[in-house]
Amino acid sequence: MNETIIVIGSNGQIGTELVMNLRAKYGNDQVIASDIRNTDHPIINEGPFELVNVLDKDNLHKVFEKHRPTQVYLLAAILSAVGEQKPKLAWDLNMTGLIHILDFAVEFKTAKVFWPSSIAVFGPHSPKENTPQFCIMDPNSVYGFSKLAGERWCEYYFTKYGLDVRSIRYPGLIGWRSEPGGGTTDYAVNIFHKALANGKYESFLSADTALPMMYMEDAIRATISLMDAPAENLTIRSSYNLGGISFTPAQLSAEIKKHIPNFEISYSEHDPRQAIADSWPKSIDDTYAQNDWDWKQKFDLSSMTADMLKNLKGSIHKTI
Ligand code: VAH
Repeated sequence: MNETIIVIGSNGQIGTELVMNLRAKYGNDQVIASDIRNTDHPIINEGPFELVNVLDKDNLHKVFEKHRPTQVYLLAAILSAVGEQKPKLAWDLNMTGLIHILDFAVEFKTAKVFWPSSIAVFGPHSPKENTPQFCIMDPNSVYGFSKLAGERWCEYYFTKYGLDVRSIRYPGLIGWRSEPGGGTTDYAVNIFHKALANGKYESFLSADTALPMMYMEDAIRATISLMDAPAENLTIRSSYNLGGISFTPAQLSAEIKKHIPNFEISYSEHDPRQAIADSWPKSIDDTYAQNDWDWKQKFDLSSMTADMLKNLKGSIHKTI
């Protein structure tokens, strides 16, 4: 059966790459990119596009009615740093937007829904190292508790309505094709652009701030692997932990210096994103993803750094 896939929030860091990979897998015309504003990004303009505002219920209903999607990927969200500047908008967009999609997916019998959660669902009292799938979760960022609440809604719609909604707790994501979206882990993308542009970067997180991160290639492959997995194999209907690579700004800087010996990093003080990062785990246990859908990561810090720099040097998508 032909798939009709809508990616909502396609102009974002994950959305851009997901649209590219889904179109390669299913065909350009089978994957409708959508976002609240138009874009001239070449990846998005290679196939169909719809203007979608997840808070505009009528507009969203019309898009579902027109396309009757077999799969929906809801990526539109306000991330951790911007969420602290606009807390009520972040809660509304992240929550009301999700519930609109879940309701329309039930109404139009969408076969599968993907919704991204984040390691931001963990908080100061969650275990910091190899954070397990199940543990104390007391997120203190609006983004974090909107994602935690969203996980509960996803499991509720699976249990109550049989909606096949699947989710991953992404670490910080690093890619070269798209800009980061206003999060606490954005430093790990910006550093590469600045290292190439002027050989130095001022990190807004301190040198020893270890966070779980992942190369975008691995994150997209994980997403598609989860969506392709047989439903009967999935034991988690809130959101799957995904581990990635745990590193600090100092460790990332040392890796970049292997390619750009004169690169220099400095550290700003008192950035509000430091408190958010300090509330998150340093590393994540993703045993459930390994067991349920055979997850195996490919990139480590060294291979990610080499691939980022190689592609950014030759990239036509210079975005920062
Ligand atoms: C953020 N990039 O920084 C997102 C992500 C784990 C972090 O959810 O808000």
